[in-house]
Amino acid sequence: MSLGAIPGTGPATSPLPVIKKSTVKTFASLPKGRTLIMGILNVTEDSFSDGGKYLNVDDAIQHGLRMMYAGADIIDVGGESTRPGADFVAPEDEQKRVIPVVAALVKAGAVVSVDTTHTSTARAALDAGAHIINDVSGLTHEEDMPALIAERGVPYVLMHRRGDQQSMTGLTDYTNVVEDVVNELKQVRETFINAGVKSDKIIIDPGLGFAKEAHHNWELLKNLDKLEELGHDVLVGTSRKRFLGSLLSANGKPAAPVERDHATAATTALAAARGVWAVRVHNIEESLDAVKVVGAWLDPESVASAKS
Ligand code: PMM
Repeated sequence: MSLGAIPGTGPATSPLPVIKKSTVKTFASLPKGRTLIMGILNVTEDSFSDGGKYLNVDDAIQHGLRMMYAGADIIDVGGESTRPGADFVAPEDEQKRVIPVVAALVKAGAVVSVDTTHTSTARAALDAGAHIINDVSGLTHEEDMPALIAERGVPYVLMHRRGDQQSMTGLTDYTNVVEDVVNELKQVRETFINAGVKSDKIIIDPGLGFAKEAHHNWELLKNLDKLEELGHDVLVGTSRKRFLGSLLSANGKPAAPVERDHATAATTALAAARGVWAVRVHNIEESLDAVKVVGAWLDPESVASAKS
């Protein structure tokens, strides 16, 4: 698809603004000094919050652009639902869903990460211009993923997960969730480092909701410093997750995913105050506002100098 054919980038397309000239971005061009916003783009049938909404390539590109214009720093494109019990998607089908979206968003000037557990999809996405690989497989990563990441030298999100989407809910037995998650992350990290991945390319993610019950997620959020001690950038994904829904229950009924955005923004503020590298969210505006508030709170001088 040519850039002119991307919704919102050609002449007189509305409601998206027209990009006259796009600048293809690099990972290095991401803003420094504040928590980044990673916008979620699930090109899937059955993700818990936005499953089925962006399965069509054009709809997916349009939503990615919308998030970019709303201020997302990174767009995270995924073609396989990772919610508990979700069906597996064959890598070929996953690539049909995500690669055209990745190529179009890169061309439109987005920094793109690809949420995949498949090495073949990661390779195809990098060939299409993706900047980051976001792999939720954790302890069960594919054997050849470390070699690919080492060869391409790209940033890699190493997320904690036990088992896969179908087995993880039965794998929540921890002695001490924070210590166990840190130790298991160290174990996977070693495999990547031994394969030649540079330490500064690894981004750590506690994997909230992946083989974790609600209290495990809260315990990990309270102890983000223990993850930071691993010496990598940290990414946190709370957005609209079930543990927020149960926290906001009314009359014993969990809040629906779209009713969890204010709580998500609250977790963004707390994570940004801790200085995490990025948050992965559905609602860009709310989390961006939260990050701005934290910036002003921690550094009032920055507000004064911006005004003058
Ligand atoms: N959560 C989901 C999918 N991918 N990737 C990372 N790095 N961290 C997460 O917490 C994470 C992820 C599940 O949420 P979704 O279905 O809304 O995408």
